[in-house]
Amino acid sequence: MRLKPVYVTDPNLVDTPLTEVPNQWAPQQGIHLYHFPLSLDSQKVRQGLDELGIGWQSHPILLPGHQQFSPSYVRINSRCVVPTLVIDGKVTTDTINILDLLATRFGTANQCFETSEEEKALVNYWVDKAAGLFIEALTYGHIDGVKKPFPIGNASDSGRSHQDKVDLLSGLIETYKKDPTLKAAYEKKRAVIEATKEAMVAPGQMSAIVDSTRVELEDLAHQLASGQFADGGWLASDAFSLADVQWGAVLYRLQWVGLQPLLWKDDSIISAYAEKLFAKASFQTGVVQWSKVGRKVILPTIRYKLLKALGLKRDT
Ligand SMILES: N[C@@H](CCC(=O)N[C@@H](CS)C(=O)NCC(=O)O)C(=O)O
Repeated sequence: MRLKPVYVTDPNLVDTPLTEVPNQWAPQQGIHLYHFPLSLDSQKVRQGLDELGIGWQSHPILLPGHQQFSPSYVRINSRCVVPTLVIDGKVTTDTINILDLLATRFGTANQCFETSEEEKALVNYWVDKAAGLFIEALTYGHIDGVKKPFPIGNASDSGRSHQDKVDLLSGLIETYKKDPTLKAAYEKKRAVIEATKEAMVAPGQMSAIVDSTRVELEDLAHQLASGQFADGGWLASDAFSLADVQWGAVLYRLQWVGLQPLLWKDDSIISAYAEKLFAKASFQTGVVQWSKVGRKVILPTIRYKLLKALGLKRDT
């Protein structure tokens, strides 16, 4: 299993690899996923869980309601992001870590996500390439001529939603100044959001991001057309692999936010690959069905924000 450094709940242990020590704030028994229905990384993990046939308990974290910053969640995932996997009190963060852990632990019994040593390197290469795309900018950033769908359209505002988070975190840093763990987590998160916002709003930045994404997709098309598995296999293996889990959610997102015409042709090999990925039962369960749930659950949050903006609702 590849373990990337992760930020754990003790600020003194920042960048320590995955903890094997149970986290006292997390549920101590069973398999739990903290996730948001529409989040890209949650989609990938839910598909992985479904593909592996693993039952799990759902803990929705409503990102539009900023629940990722609530102290009870931050004590489990100090990066203030979803998804988070908890197995018997042990916390794993970061999508790549989570999927690697699930595949290592449950893959053999379910004959799923098994790859030979040489295929593994290729799978990891394509996993990293999908995970390296700047999807947050492509989702929320303003791109000329692209009308973002509901509910993204609401938040696609050249950095205003990022600034709202920065302001909220500044308040939380003040509120929790006597709690070193929470304070460190909020400070680190504020710095990450400020840097992300800068990377999106600087002049010319969004078109550079679109251009570099197009280059990555050209590589993808090339691998699909002439890679070792072009003849009936998947992206990086004869069998469906974690690379396909990553790219399924990414292509679905790029299509959903209206970027497909800018990034790949309708009748291209990428469209054929996307169709094959979207047809998987695990994709329908982990991605498509949960997306429908997501659009419903965020309506009350949006209504609340609207009323607040109109001065018709006050925080109590
Ligand atoms: N590297 C992390 C990133 C997770 C991430 O960015 N999650 C997004 C949703 S897809 C999130 O929680 N955003 C909320 C925020 O940053 O406030 C992972 O792979 O799990």
